Amino acid sequence: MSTRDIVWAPDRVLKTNCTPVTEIDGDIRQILDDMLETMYAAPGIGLAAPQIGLTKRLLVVDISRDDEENRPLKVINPEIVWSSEELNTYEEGCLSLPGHYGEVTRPAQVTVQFLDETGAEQRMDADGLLATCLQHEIDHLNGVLFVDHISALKRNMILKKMIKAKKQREEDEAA
Ligand code: GNR
Ligand code: NI
Repeated sequence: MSTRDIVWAPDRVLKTNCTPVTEIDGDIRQILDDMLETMYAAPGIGLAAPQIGLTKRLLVVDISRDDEENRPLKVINPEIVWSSEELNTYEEGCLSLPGHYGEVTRPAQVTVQFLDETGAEQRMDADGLLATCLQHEIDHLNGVLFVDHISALKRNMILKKMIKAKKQREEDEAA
């Protein structure tokens, strides 16, 4: 297992509609393990493959609290097969937009169908933070960031700050 570098916005890879996984092999399982390690190290409650530069329909989630056992979830080719009319608003963050937050309104409950790391089809009902997190991660697989759900004014302000932060990161890496 190893951690991978997290891609910061704006970046083309974060705007890409990712490709379904056709064969769940050792490479895919390695990527999922590395994504979990990267997510826990960050720390975050979810991570999608484009955030480590891979345009594959893979995501990981763990919404367990620090004082609980980890509950890692590895998700391949997810589809939202049902979403509630009831909506929920959460203050969202994103590891690709570090330090920035915004209120996003989404369906409060969703049913997600996906493949697990053995290739078995799974169906999961989610509400609360898990429902929000799964929708945030599935958005990533479609090239969508939480800032695409907020006002253009706030989005552009955040992206402008991210361009500066990325330049600083590059300078720091070169030093
Ligand atoms: O760590 C994360 N926290 C979070 C908080 C509210 C709504 C969504 C999230 S997901 C985010 C990690 C991340 O960027 N996943 O793509
Ligand atoms: Ni994110």
